[in-house]
Amino acid sequence: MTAAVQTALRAAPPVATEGFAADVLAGLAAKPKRLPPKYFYDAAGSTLFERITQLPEYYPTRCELELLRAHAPAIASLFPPNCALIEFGAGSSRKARILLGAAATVEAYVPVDISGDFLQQDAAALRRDLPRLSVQPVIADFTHPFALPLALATLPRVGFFPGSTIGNFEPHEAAKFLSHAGAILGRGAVLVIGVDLVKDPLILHRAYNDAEGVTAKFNLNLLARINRELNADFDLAAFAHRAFYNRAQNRIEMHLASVRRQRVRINGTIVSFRAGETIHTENSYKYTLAAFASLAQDSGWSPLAAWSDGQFSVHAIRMTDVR
Ligand code: AVJ
Repeated sequence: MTAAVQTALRAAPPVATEGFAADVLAGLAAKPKRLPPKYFYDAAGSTLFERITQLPEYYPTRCELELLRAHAPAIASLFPPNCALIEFGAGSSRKARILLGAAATVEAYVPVDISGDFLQQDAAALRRDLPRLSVQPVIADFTHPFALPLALATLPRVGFFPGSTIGNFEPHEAAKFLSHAGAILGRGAVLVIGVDLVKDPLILHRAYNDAEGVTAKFNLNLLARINRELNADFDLAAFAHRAFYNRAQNRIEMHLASVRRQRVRINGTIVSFRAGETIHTENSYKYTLAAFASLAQDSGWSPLAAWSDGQFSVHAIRMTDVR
């Protein structure tokens, strides 16, 4: 690979404040009020999420890292020779490095993320550590169509979507995302995806209601971010973190509940809250192994293998029906 293709491909500009403002105002005008979870991850939110992954109650990251370490050779054995590994929403290459360590023939690594600065830093470190690997970050919102670097056109592709980020989507959106990923990766491509499992509601409840209150801070940071970036005046002490398992829908829901009747000003727009009214900030869907396999099948993918420790799962699926 030449140096030219190692510069980031700017497929789309980073999230514009305008998009953020429009999404926030639309979400707070909706009934019930809601905000998109993708906005959790500004610098402060990313630091808080990193702390969440280290909490004793938050099992998903630890479980997934252990599954990837334990099964890296088996996972890598599904990779075609000289492939490109494309990671959707790569915060850092920490998990990809486990696969790269077991798959010596990966020719290129393409982390796709909306946050350009972090992507470039991480790419530089990875190039130092694995000088034979072509690292080609793409700055894009992976939920929208994006272009892959031209230099990859001829390489077989493997997708990687760890972290159970798929759980943030409604099941019909998750199916749409899988079809879209299939269209980007192409027929025959393999996708390795981390999916959190349905389990004892008490374990789930604790994972999103940690004793130290880091998840509460993470949730409230969304309001702090709106204050910082959209000239708003949310009183953070007047909203409370609520997270609970919705058994009927197999999902953790996170909300911010207004502790009293109040008005908030955002970019000059007034938003009113009743006492106890909530803003729905996140869904985190949980799947059984079978439920995820059938979601994949409904989106044109054939299950190849799944690894699980009973808490979390890593699936390998192959694109057999590009739509
Ligand atoms: C990054 C979406 C997988 O749903 O568990 C962690 C985000 N929210 N604690 C999750 C999150 C609250 C996380 N995902």
